[in-house]
Amino acid sequence: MFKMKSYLRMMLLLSSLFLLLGCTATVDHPHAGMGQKVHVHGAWVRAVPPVSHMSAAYLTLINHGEKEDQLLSVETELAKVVELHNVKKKDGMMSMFPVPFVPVPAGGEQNLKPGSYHIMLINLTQTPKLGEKYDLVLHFKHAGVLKVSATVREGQPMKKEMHKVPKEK
Ligand SMILES: [Cu+2]
Repeated sequence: MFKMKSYLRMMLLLSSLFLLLGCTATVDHPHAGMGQKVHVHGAWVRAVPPVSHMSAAYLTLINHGEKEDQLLSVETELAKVVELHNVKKKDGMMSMFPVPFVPVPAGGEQNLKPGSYHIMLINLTQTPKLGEKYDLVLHFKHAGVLKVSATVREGQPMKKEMHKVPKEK
């Protein structure tokens, strides 16, 4: 009986440890045997109306390595063209611009989120609907290739970044 209890406690401890570390099994590790240095969390794609040809994907990159890594490119079946973007304020307006890569600091993280670095999905092959999942294939300078699943979620309207925000309701 005591043994069973301590076993359960150990399992609980372990699972909370995993939660703390944030390194769950949601990520595919093509090079698992080599010890993947970059982990990806919370990947999501912005739900857009069917008239939209563009959307964006967001995620958090965590670098467990000792040197800076760079997200170089992303592929997905959802879009014909995928670009890495950042956002800057220009004449009081937020505008986005392509960047050659997204830096992921050594021992740190990089948040790709609305109003910051993001993955721009251009010429959508289909309309991403709430709850659907799409694979994103991420290419890193050092960490190689990582495949993650991104869930389609509702985001704030991109009115400051994009002009075409259809008024619904
Ligand atoms: Cu963009």
